[in-house]
Amino acid sequence: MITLVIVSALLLTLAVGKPCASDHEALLLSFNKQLLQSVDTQETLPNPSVHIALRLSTHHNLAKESEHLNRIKAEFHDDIEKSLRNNELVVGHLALYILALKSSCHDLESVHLTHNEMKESLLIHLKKEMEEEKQNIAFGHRPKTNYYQYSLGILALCVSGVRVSTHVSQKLIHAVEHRQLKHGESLCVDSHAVAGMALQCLKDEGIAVKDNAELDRALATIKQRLLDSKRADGHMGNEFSTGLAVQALIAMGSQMEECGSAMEALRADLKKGTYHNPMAISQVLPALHQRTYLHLKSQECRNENDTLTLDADSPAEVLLSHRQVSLQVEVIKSSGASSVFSIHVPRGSSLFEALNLLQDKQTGFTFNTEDSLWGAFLSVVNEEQARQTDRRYWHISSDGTSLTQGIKDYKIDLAQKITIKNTGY
Ligand code: B12
Ligand SMILES: *[C@@H]1O[C@H](CO)[C@@H](O)[C@H](O)[C@H]1NC(C)=O
Repeated sequence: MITLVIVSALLLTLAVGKPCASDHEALLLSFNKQLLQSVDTQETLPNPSVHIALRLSTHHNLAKESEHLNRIKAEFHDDIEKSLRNNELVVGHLALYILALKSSCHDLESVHLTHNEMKESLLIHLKKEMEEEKQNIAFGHRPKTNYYQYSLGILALCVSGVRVSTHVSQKLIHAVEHRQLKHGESLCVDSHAVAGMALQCLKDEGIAVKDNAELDRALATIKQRLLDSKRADGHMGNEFSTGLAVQALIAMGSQMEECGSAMEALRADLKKGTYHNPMAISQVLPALHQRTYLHLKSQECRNENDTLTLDADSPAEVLLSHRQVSLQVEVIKSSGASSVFSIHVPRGSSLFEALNLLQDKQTGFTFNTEDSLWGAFLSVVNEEQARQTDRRYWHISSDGTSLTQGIKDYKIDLAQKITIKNTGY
């Protein structure tokens, strides 16, 4: 008992004084291994966000990290060029690619994109796309992608020491002031976090903006909105935005009092096993190490602790229960027409598995998905596509509450009604 008191007192003293300090080394190490494990699968595209998180960690597996970078330089690079051929903007993916290369101290000038038979360095191409997005905002009042990606773009340029045009930064500052960083209906905590890091980088680097006082106001606004997003349980926004919010607060120079409870909430999530999706882990891990994307500016890649190994035991098979739960699926098309389908699915199925079973029953329900760094994005339902280009998407809720996870991650544990609604934003 006494030793316990002494130990906790000791841990407490260690934690105090450091901004947003974290202890729980063992927990952190196994979380780090979980992310390393995820790069071993060749099923999906290698994810640059995962690479950044591995590189910002304290412990490394340098062989696996360098192998992962090589796959990013081949497969992810090709995927970007493919998107360019389809005339898609690649702001977010390109920004993460640049940050991933930075995180491994790779020479950015040696990597080029080929597009329309032209060879261009990554940074030059990103600059051009940011100019295009700036025009989209000027004439269409929003970027073609979104402010999350627009912020990542500024962040990647700034962290790489490239001057960001004052017109480009001004558009983000303006969007913050006018509450335009949204996720669906509500203010987007994730986008505010990335915008905060991007603008903080401009400030730290002394990159000229139109009006310094305005930049400071935007930073203060972002910080306040992040703090205001704190729930009673410590999360900022939800489980999946808290990591980025904490990162942003650290980057903006917050002290322990401001993110201690959010850090606590993240640790509780780790113990509960909230995070499985590698993209989710990659957005939480840096915060737990008290590192932020701004640290990539001075990444040195020297004297790293190369002791991270994978545990031999393979992850346990998930056994589906024999118990069935009844599920209703309501589809509301853009016309407002609604149809309801019913099915029984094994308890613990993912929504994706459930929708597949429903589709196989051939009662008129069909669906399709598109790949993204978060996994399968529901894009087509009953032959109707909800397209980004039309600013529409299939919003998913359960008994009236918005899902906070995608169809492959969300598990059906209880009888419920899932509503899939074609929604404009
Ligand atoms: C912008 C955005 C959207 C936009 C995307 C279109 C646009 N305007 O560009 C819209 C509004 C459509 C959207 C929808 C949803 N989103 Co959203 N979205 C984001 C946000 C803020 C940025 C994503 C981005 O552009 N990344 C750029 C990177 C570089 O590339 P990317 O990941 O390949 O980008 C694509 C995917 O992220 C995809 N996408 C966006 N959201 C989601 C959600 C899921 C589950 C999947 C698989 C894909 C996906 O759209 C991006 C552009 O094509 C993130 C925040 C974050 N922390 O990542 C949340 C985020 C990814 N979304 C989230 C959620 C929950 C959803 C919804 C499930 C909400 C709902 N209840 O319906 C739906 C998806 C439903 C479906 N049809 O499958 C969560 C995911 C958490 C998780 N554990 O999976 C996040 C993390 C926000 C949060 N903290 O809750 N989203
Ligand atoms: C690397 O980290 C481990 C575990 O924290 C530690 O025991 C070891 O001393 C470190 N090695 C080096 C070379 O720093």
